[in-house]
Amino acid sequence: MKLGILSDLHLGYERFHEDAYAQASEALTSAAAAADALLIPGDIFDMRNPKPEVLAEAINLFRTLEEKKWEARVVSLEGEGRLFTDVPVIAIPGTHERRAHGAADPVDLLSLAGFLVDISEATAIIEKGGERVAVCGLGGIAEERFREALAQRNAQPVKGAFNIFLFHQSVFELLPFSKDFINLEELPKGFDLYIDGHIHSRVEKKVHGKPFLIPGSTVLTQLKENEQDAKGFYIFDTETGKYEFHQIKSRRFVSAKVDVDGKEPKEIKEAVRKRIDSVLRECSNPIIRIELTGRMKEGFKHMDIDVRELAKSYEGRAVIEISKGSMEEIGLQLKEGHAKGALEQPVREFGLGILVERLKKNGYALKVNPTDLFDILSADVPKEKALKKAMDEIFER
Ligand SMILES: [Mn+2]
Repeated sequence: MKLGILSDLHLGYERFHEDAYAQASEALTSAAAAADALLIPGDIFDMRNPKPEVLAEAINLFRTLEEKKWEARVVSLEGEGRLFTDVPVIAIPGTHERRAHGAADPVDLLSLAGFLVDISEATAIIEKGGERVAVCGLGGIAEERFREALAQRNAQPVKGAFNIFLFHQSVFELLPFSKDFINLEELPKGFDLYIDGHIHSRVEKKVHGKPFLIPGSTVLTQLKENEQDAKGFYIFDTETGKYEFHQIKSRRFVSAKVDVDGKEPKEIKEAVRKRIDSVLRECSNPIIRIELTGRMKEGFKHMDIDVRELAKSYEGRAVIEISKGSMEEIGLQLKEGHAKGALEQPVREFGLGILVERLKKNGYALKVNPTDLFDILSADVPKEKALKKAMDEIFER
């Protein structure tokens, strides 16, 4: 059987809403055309309570899948939940969709409507011409509860079938930030293929001697350096054990550093423009993230560089994000400049300086840029909400 594996579609993702829809659509359609069954390890939606418009988008996408003449069929479901279709489109909710136990999440809705089979606490058997594939799923859950959920579930391979374990969690070997993250060797044994969602860049590894695949998201969400690879999906052949990554048309993302050492704001702007223009010659309407690094010429301050105006001048041609978080001046400001400096600076820049200083002192090495972190934490929302968003950015996506 040929299995199409795609993940983290993030329908409704606000920043790149159209990209999320268009790229999910291409991934689903192309994967369905090439595969006997589709497996989606979580985060079909970007939120647990999608607006009706976003639900409509999802229904439109999944209804098209239902129209294909699938030879393979889901013949049984063991565990919690019910079968409302035999169409072999199988999914679990991810961390973005997860709600309290018993509360309906948006993946439940798609399942109830008969568009897919939700296996967040179940094993589905797919059959095609005598071949059986068993997919054992475990929906996304808070990281600190995953080991307990695994033990409780006691996932077992099904005899006489090709066995897949499908989940949506952080893995310690890939994100060594928390002891809560599962180690690959702790995953249940005896499966022929392990599929994980949650991590937005593509990963191919081995677990218990068998392939472990993360297809990555179909849409860009974080603007991290490792998200520059093309987006797409896997086709896995259960007969040969071989798999191939298929690219989709996704908006190009370029992450680049521009050195500001000894430069004046005018020269820095020119250097940034030069870098952006060189990308624009290669592709249209990309997303470009520029990180300014080093120390500017004496006598100038980082706020003399108007990054907003610079970014705005590319409106309609590119999405530009310019980060000053790695400029030395921001870190040094507190040491050199005292209260007087604080009075001269806009509050935002001063606060950013303090945050970067503290993070450096504590050996901060996570991938969320300090500037981004500052923006999230200082957003105009209740404190708990801002903190939660920051934690989500760092650990969840
Ligand atoms: Mn995700």
